[in-house]
Amino acid sequence: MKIKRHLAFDFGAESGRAIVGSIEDGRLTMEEIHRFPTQSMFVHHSLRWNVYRFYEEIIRGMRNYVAKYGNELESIGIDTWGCDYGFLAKDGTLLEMPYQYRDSRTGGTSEVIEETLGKKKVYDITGIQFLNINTLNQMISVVRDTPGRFDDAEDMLFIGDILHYLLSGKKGAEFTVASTSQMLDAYGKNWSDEIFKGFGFPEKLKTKIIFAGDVLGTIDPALAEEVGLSPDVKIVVPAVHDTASAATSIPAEGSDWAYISSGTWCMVGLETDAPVINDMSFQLNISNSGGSLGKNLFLKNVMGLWIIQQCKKAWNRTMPDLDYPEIVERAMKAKPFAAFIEPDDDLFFAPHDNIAAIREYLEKTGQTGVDTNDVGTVARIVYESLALKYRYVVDLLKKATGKNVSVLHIIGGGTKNALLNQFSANALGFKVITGPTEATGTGNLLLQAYGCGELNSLGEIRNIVRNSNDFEVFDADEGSKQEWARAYEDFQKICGLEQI
Ligand code: LFR
Repeated sequence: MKIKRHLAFDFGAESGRAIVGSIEDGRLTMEEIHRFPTQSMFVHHSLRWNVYRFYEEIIRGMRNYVAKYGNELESIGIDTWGCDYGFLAKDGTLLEMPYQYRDSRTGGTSEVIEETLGKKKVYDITGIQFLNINTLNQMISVVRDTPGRFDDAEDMLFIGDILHYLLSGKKGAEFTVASTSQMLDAYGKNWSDEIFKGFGFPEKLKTKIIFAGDVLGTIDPALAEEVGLSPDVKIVVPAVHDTASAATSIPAEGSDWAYISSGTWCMVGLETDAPVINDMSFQLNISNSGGSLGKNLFLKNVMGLWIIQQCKKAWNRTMPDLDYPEIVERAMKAKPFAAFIEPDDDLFFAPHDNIAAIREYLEKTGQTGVDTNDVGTVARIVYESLALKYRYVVDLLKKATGKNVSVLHIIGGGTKNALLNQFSANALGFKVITGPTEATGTGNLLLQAYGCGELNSLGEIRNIVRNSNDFEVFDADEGSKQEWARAYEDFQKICGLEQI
């Protein structure tokens, strides 16, 4: 039988990869054929994404595919981070380099939300947590500071949608990524008129919403010819929001589980069948991020591995050879619970020097006598604090839904850190199951296979995930149970997080 191959492009904030996948004998085989840095860049004091460079990397990935497998390919699909978008002119020209969500233009936009429709109203419509990175905040800054940008704009597409458009000439805003905008009606799964009218966004920017598994079209014939692919390669949209593609590949069974999609951001969540929008979820600022195949991702962003990535950047200035295994090794040997940080403090959002930011945080919370020059000490503080924040968020999710949780699935690149996995189990006091590591690529490929009719349901997708991966289990360490329980209380007190 002919093997049906799919090609996934998974773009992260730091790096991207092209992965070939095919389902054979009930298992997904995956092979990475291209890896490249993504990373935003400063242009005239603003932080931007060079989307055409991403396009170039996609072309390179397609050429690598052809060199290895020839011109036959079932489909291509792309996923990226959420929130960021670009405007297209009527003729499809990208009007400016899209902003990166950490750009400072969103300063003061949270106040505008409160003064305009009010936060409660916006939450009741969208069910999305308030974060300055949201598209809503970015769009408010356009209305406030650069309204002329709307003049020639005909469509608003998210980064992954722009890349799909470059491949196929077809425009659509995929639902999971569009949900991160905080501009959709959570129940209607479409753009909210109230949000558009309320904030003065032009109606013409309501690009048609499409869904994971939809066949957008086929590859542009001229592009197919240029890279040597057959012109009937389909462009099948996965969950364009990486977090939603990753969640598709959670190997869970039963219902009492929570998950973390662990990477630059750590998304801590529960999967539900419908949005959970109530006073409690509003107060606790929990998102109802769109999931694939009808699911709802009830989750919160935790600043995640970004913090340690930024520490590494600072350390590498004087210790260029210091790598992650060494950082983890040193953390393992450091003293437990020397201090705590709140990972989501503003200090850590876009720090110039993250070690200085940690020092400042310890100072402002009165935590003295900590050797912040020691790599192991700082790394351990970060890892322990992350694990404790996971516990805190899982407790919030339980409180808002009344759901019981007795297993945590951690998926994504962050699962490679066994120390953090163990800390997470200890902090939560129950079992952590890790894998798949390439969760986003896995979800992307299997949603393409679904779109091509090879699979029929989320259940079938998850069966394939379970058959195709090895998973690791981390049990909570009984010996240090009391210490972790005490640390959780101290963490909440010091970090100003209300007791749950
Ligand atoms: C993770 C992620 C998060 C989103 C953040 C910014 O990569 O997609 O889900 O909140 O990036 O877009």
